[in-house]
Amino acid sequence: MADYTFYTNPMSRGQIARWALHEAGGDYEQALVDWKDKSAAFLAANPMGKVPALVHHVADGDRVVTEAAAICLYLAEMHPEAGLLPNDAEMADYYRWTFFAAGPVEQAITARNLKFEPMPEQEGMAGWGSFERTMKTLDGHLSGTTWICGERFTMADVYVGSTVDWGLNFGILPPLPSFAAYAERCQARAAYKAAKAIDNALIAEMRK
Ligand SMILES: N[C@@H](CCC(=O)N[C@@H](CS)C(=O)NCC(=O)O)C(=O)O
Repeated sequence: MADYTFYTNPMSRGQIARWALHEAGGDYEQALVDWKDKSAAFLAANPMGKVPALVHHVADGDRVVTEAAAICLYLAEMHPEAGLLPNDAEMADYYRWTFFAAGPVEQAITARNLKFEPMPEQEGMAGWGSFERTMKTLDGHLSGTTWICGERFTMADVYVGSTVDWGLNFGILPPLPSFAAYAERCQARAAYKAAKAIDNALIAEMRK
């Protein structure tokens, strides 16, 4: 049995977790989830019925991790030899921007996509404030750095990079030079290419 069972669908945030698995070198078996026919095993692992969901098979039982950002950070911890964990100096940026992407950026994108934006008097209670504030803040960081934590790629880049890459592809993120250049750096990673090749082949198969 592989170390991980990876519940995913190629057209989903599962792409983030697959890239993370390839960066970490995790030994996984994929279990494809059909939105209309979710298996009992999948729903037992994640009662939310959402992918990605990762089951880590260890000697004393199974551990379940859901939420793409948590899966990324968990894999970095389980595979320290892959060199994706932050050192002390990188730690603040690592957590800050991973959570910024999973919270404000994800919410800003979703809100814009679903066409609801907080009114100025509602911005104070909306975690992302406004789409513009969130984008300006992310642009500010990415304009002055190669990777999220500086000159070295870490697992934070898998999550933040996936968010930027996806947001640009779907035309929701503004095509700012800092976003486009960062997405290009991410796309050049061997693990990114290997993971996307698998998901793209599965998507092509589904469309036949
Ligand atoms: N907070 C979750 C969101 C996961 C999510 O919404 N996944 C979508 C696909 S991108 C899904 O599984 N949708 C199927 C459904 O809700 O039934 C994460 O970050 O992983």
